[in-house]
Amino acid sequence: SDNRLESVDMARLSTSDADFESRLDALLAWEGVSDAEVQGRVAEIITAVKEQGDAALIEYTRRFDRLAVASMAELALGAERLEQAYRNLPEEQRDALARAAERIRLYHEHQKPVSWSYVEDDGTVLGQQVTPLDRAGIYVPGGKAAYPSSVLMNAIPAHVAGVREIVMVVPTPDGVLNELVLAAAHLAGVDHVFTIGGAQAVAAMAYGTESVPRVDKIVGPGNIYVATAKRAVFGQVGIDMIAGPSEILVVSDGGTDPEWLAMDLFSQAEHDEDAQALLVSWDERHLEAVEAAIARLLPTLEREGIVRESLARRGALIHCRDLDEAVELINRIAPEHLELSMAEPNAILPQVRHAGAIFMGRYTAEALGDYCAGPNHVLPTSGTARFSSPLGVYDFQKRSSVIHCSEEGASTLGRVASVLARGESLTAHARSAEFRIKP
Ligand code: HSO
Ligand code: ZN
Repeated sequence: SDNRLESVDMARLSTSDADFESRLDALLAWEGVSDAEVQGRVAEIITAVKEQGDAALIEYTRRFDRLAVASMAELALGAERLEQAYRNLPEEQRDALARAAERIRLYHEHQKPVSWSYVEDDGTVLGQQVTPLDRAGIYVPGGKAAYPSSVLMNAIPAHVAGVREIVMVVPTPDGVLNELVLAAAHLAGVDHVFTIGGAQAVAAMAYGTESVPRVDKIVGPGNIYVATAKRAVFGQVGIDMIAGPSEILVVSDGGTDPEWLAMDLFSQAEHDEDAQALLVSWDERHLEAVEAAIARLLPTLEREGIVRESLARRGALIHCRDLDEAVELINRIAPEHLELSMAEPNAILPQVRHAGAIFMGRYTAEALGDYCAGPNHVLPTSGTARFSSPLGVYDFQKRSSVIHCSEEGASTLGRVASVLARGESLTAHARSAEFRIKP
């Protein structure tokens, strides 16, 4: 069509276009719904695992992962096996993984919420006690989406939170293990790994089987079956958010090397065909330069096919009026990743209200955050940054309220409670409070 680039199939928008709003809405639209058929199959799998435990896991693993075993022991890896994977890695990979893990751990240490309390004049103490979950379950996808970095990002916050036991599941089609994934599990403090996947692995962690311990919360990305299973077991266990495709929004003031920006866009686009890479600038000539860089660099990419498809389906170069209009777009899009590729990113940071992670200035490539800067790369997608936050230590903890009345406090509060309880006609409440009122 006339508003497509010549050499690159990618939308070109301007906020001054009459149809800008509707075109932007169409680009942003994403619905990760699963149909009734998937839901039906998932429900069946969950019931089978609930009723038959390990036997169902063994059967589904044989059927879906072409991995036949006689017992669950063959699908379990202990701490020693994880450590061995770590020790046997090539030195360069071992060091990089260890440095990333250490930086992620340090960042998340800063997130530890504190318990607090305050004392009132009459001696009554009120507070909040923070406690970790007993057990967390981490789903790691198999195949092309098995990212060791995601193992670190999901497990380290759980470990820092003080979770007592971390279970990980990872499908291993045909029995092929990913040593980097196992090494990452070792560094992140994972206690056991089961080489199972799909809805059956989610069900096993939600309900427990003879071998797989029942967890309190399941986190981690997965395909449509995994996402559907997580939604189905929610309530029985906690879950993290259900992630959509990766997204990046780059805002450029025109001063960053166009090739750097092209590659930043590609870095998200290469995740999958539905990933979204958007560039916003008020500098028309700069947008043209980035467009040219995209055309030039595309043929050099290993994952050229995926990137081309992703740019064609959901990518765009967007021209806006000025910085203020760019800020409006940021908050409207609420991107998973926001790169503020500009001289003075601090000047607009306070105006950014909705974004999963914010990459400041020309040097902060999003890729650094994906691996090793320290913050979590599990982030809200599809505009959900309007109401949710990156995965963190707080996702593996909960809070209990603590109330400790003094004799005098019980008397004062007793009078208030008694009146309210009688207003609700709950007289046992009222009398329980009244017993403690001092005459
Ligand atoms: N950008 C991805 C995370 C990732 N990148 C893993 C590389 N490996 C989701 O935010
Ligand atoms: Zn990435």
